[in-house]
Amino acid sequence: MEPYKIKVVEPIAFTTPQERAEALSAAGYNLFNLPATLITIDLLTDSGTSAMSDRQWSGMMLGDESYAGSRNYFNLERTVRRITGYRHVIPTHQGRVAENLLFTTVLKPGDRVPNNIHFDTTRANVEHNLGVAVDCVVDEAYDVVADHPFKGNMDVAKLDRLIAEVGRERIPLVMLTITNNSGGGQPVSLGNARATSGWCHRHGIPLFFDACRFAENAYFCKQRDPECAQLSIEQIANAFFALGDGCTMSAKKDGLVNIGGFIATNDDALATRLSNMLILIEGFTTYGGLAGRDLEAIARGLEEVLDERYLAHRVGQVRRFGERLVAAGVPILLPVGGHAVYLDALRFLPRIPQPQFPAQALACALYLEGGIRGVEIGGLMFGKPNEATGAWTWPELEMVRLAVPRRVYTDAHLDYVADVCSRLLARRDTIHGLKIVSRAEVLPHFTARLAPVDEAG
Ligand code: P71
Repeated sequence: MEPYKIKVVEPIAFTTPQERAEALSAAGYNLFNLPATLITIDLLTDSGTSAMSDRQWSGMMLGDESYAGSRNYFNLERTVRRITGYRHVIPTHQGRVAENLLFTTVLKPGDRVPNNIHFDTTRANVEHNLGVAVDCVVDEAYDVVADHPFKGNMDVAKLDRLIAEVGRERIPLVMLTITNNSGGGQPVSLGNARATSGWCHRHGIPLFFDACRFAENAYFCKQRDPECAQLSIEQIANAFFALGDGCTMSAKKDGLVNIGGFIATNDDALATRLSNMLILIEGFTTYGGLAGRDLEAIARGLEEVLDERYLAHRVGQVRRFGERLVAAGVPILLPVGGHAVYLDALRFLPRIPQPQFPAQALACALYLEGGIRGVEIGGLMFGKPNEATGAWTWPELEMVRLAVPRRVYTDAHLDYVADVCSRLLARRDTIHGLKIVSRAEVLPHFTARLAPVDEAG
């Protein structure tokens, strides 16, 4: 059961099928364009959507809004140092700014940045700085039903191949995303982090963690890896971070807050360069684009997320949700990840070819059927037209992610979602593909507009 009780409630919206059809058409078949007031269950993201605790809300009242040296900054610094062991704690208003600061500081054009799998903003920040984002996850990650306990692991042999191809000077850092979001919220094992760290340090290359879901990753390690069974979540987190040179963090996930992030590192020279850049784009080094009260909420959220009872419920809730879908015959990525269930659109809608965006079509159908909002992680997010030929390359996975916000929905809400998925499966042959009407170059999925293929020709 939930290891907390509910003190504040917010009504959710109920809409008619006709209202949803009109709204979706006006939104250009892109769920990002829908007003949230027309969503019944919002599983677009687990990012920034957490319910804060009474302890966090009361911390907000203790916000010290001094421009420099706010006491809340020092509380955050102390907590981040305790969890990561990194000396320099540089706050940012969210994770992608941490990435932007890091990559603008260390990347040169043509550099390669390996990661298990880059998430969309990480990839985009690498590419925006004229680097090349290289995914080096183990092959099992691309097999949607392979039963592997640590499908987020880095394939160190792929790092070997990359360095043999481009040379050490072309790899300014390696990133390791815990848990691996684009590959299904799958964990990375401590042994794999150790192997990756060993590889990096043998070659003199820094290792950075993309740490937004570090606590969920640690919980999986405790469950699945005998080496971690007797350790606390905090000890597991300590062991991971000790293997790296720093981390970027979107606190909007395991920080249990609605806004915030940071970079932390032990590299003094890098910290100075990052801080100077921070002042240019975010603000002074003790607030980084946030209010003092936000810093306090992050400091307290980071302590709460280490609670094993909380994590057992959190990861268990997502797992139960996945199990209900499996029982209904809905094809999902297995094993179930930490923050979301991923519907496998290629198996759900086998008649829609990848150039007609089956995952986006499925995401739209879920909205029409039940007012549910998920997010496409497939051809719309990661597909790319070749500049010269116009021919598209398609990602290996074509999924709809149903991300579960932290401490927000109960199992009854997720039962409703599972029922809607199962109804949709029964009438899947009535779902049509989509085509693009307009699309931005960078992070196209946020703003693209689409139309059903049968209407638009
Ligand atoms: C997620 C997000 C945020 C998002 C992305 C796309 C659509 C809707 C919402 C953000 C991440 C992430 C990882 C591994 C860095 C960021 C950026 N994820 N690394 O999963 O998952 O953090 O959003 O605070 O800038 O829904 P930021």
